[in-house]
Amino acid sequence: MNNETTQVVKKLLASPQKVAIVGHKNPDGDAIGSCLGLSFFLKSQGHSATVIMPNDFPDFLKWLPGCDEIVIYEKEVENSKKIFEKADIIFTLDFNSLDRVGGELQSVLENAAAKFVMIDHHQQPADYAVATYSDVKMSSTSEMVYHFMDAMDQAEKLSKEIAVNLYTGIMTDTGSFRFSSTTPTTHRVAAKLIEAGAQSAIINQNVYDTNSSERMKLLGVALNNLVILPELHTAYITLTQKELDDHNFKKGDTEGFVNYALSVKGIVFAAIFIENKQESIVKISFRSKGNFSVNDFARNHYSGGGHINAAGGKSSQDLNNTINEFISILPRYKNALTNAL
Ligand SMILES: [Mn+2]
Repeated sequence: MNNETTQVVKKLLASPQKVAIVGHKNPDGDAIGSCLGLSFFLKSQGHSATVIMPNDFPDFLKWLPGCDEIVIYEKEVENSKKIFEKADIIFTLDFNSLDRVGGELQSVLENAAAKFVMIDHHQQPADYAVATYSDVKMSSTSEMVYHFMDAMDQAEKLSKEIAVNLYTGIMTDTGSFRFSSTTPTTHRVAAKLIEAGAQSAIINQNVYDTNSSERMKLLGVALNNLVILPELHTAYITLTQKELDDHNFKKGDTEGFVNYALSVKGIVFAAIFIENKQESIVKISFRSKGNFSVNDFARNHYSGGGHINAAGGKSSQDLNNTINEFISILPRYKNALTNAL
């Protein structure tokens, strides 16, 4: 965090403040871990802090210290609005633009009187905060919360609760320290978190060894639907609403499926297309290796975005037309796909 931002934040937090901390819609491990980690830190500094998420978060995170106190906007609209109204400061974590909270919560935030602080690692941050700590080279927002504490000269205040939350966020956002966003500093931060009480083996078990048999069978369906386009170094997976329904689909069940497509030898670009009849859209996740930017691809074609190697988007066409369109777009990227690595 640069000096100017640090000074602004130090001033903001010089006396006890009422803080609301908000993550993005469909919060993942990094959103939840970073928000909870920051809330424990701010509370230890004498502030009051409430974590509010736009909607519910996956079961595999429902053991994290402090997660029972998260306010889910969708379930507690009036209560959430009151918290935002009363807040002196609203921290927005792990997203780059207020539309990422979705729905009417966006206008609640836009109309809030509080000062905003952004901590985020997504590209092209919007300009709504009095202090913007944005760094697209960071592995995760959770890693940034550690650096934030360090900038506040409080890194030694790392409690076990903070450490477990931040470790979980870093671990999930780096694919267990596999993605290219993982730096020596990421590992140094992880080491500090382990020293402060984050038990890596237990966190791994809690997050990854919680599959239902239905999710495993849905993964079988997804792998069976895998299509490989070797000459375009691309692989994609489809899941229909019926296939989801047949396996008692719960939110988060398809998390990580797209990585199996990317794990095929020679593939640098992977996508998963998931039909969502309720919203009349197809939700899409993209992953890539090397310098093929799925952030650009998602922005250009699927009203989405994200990071260079991980992004999301959507299509309002039906699943078949979405796939046909995807296949028709791909040849334009043949050179980029061939030279990605
Ligand atoms: Mn993140």
